[in-house]
Amino acid sequence: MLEQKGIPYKRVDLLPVISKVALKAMRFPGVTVPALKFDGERIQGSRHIARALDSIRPDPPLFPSDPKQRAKVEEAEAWGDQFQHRVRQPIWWALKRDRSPLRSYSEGARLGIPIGLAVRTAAPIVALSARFNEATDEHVRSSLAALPADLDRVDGWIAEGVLGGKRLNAADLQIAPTLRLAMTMEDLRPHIENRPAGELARRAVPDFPGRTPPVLPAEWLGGFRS
Ligand SMILES: N[C@@H](CCC(=O)N[C@@H](CS)C(=O)NCC(=O)O)C(=O)O
Repeated sequence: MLEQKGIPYKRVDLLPVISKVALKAMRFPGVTVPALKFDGERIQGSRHIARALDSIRPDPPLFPSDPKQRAKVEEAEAWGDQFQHRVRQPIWWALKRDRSPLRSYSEGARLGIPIGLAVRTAAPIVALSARFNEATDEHVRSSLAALPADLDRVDGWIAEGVLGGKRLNAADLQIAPTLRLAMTMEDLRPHIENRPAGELARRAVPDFPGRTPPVLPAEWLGGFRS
């Protein structure tokens, strides 16, 4: 969003779990990222950030000016906020079993400590993140079962022009990173990359670190076959 607005910024990455404490120490009201300091103001949450940036620098806008179109983009944006959970769960589930892909996810991260050290000491962070994100077998199974319909929904919004327009809007920028994260799982990438949702993900986030080799039980991916 900042890049689209042409606003220069400095990015800081926080380790999961520790981020909650760090954000409190930085006097943010909540415990989630993204969180932004702008001119001394603290703006937290992707939806708040989109609206704040549109008022700070209206051009180019992150929302359409037509109220009906805007309502559709806001609906997709709000849905995207829930959708991310479906993808975070399988990722944490996989990392809980095998932490070796972690290094690939940390490529380019600005954590303030050496990546190798962060990865070597990540076991409790992975365990807690899996717990906070409720990455149980049951939840991962039902997230994966819902994913084909989620992708159809995104493709439908693209066909309708709600997503994937000439200029990326707040909903594109909310949903695409989640799709891109899903595409880091070798189990999921082939089901996403060649459809409109996958093209949107690559367009919005050309570079996205991380790769998880196949790990999900084949029967959990059965929904993609039909
Ligand atoms: N799109 C959401 C993302 C918020 C969110 O759930 N952030 C996660 C990371 S993607 C978080 O900070 N979780 C706390 C943690 O992992 O400790 C927003 O409204 O900002």
